[in-house]
Amino acid sequence: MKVYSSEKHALHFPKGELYGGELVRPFECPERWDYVMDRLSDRGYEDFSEPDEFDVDLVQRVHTPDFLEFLETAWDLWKAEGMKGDAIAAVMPTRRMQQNRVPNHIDGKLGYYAMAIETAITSGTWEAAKSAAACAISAQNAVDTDQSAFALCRPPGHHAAKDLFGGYCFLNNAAIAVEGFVRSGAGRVALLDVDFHHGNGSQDIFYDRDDVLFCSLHGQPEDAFPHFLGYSDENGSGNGEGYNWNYPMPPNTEFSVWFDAMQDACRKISDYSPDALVVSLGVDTFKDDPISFFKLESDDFTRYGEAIGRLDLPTVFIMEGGYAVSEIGLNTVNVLDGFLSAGS
Ligand code: Q9C
Ligand code: ZN
Repeated sequence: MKVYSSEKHALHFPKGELYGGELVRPFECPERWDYVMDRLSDRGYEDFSEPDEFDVDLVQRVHTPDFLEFLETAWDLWKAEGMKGDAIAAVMPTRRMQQNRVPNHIDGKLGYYAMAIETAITSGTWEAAKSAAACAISAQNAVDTDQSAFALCRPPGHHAAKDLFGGYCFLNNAAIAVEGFVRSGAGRVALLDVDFHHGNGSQDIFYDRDDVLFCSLHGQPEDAFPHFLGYSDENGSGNGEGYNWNYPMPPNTEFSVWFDAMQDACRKISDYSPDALVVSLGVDTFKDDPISFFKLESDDFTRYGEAIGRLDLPTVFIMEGGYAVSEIGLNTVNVLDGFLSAGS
């Protein structure tokens, strides 16, 4: 399996994440990338590549021009105001406020484009986000000839909507890969999101479309970030009705229950008969993840990787979450190995 990753990921590393009323060292940290790279090498993966150039056309199919301009210029605007730390949103357009006027001041812009405020923008954020999207695009391109590829994206992407960042995400790498398949002629693409958190950005981007089937397994919004999307009655709108499936699950959910939901999602994907599959691969479902509440063990990742392999589809894996413990490397590679052992 080809692996795309870029050293430029390390350009994004804010000094702090707002967590529990303190600025703590971000859970979404650069060594996550090293853990996964090291395990890939240990387990015999050897086909590593730097991604090709960032493909602006594809990214513009997912994100709005004003949002892309904001990401590109936010750090400079923040510095121009003489701010000392990293750029963090502090005021947001909530109920009964103006939601469609973009302020000039960077404080206003940050709130306008943020879906959560734990995520800071720093000097290298835009370069790193572009490198992650480039990995997703190159992996998608590789699947035109191979059966599968893995994009080790950092920062992750599934919380980013067409004009929103947050939840550690800036550009929606998985949605960009989906659009890559559509551009190269796919009539139907499935997007399976197994990250612990609901893929609110991905859901929102494809909500009214029937050419993209979105299935997400996640901590229920009553108890888990992002709290304001991901209920089971969100089924799509307009043409997209019936093409969005959420599987919210309660605290302490174990693998047997999670895997039943996953197999249900796999049946829906199989019935849909897509031309390609994109997997938002977060491994924060692991029992020791510091910010999540599912109970998967490392071997469980192999088992569900096999189930994805049995779908027997051209598949791009996109790295999403998974935090703070070196097992994120093991668990990620277990999914890929499971997939390869089941595949054709
Ligand atoms: N008390 C991804 O996994 N903070 N993003 C949660 C929990 C934000 C996760 C706070 C978590 C974002 C890609
Ligand atoms: Zn997550």
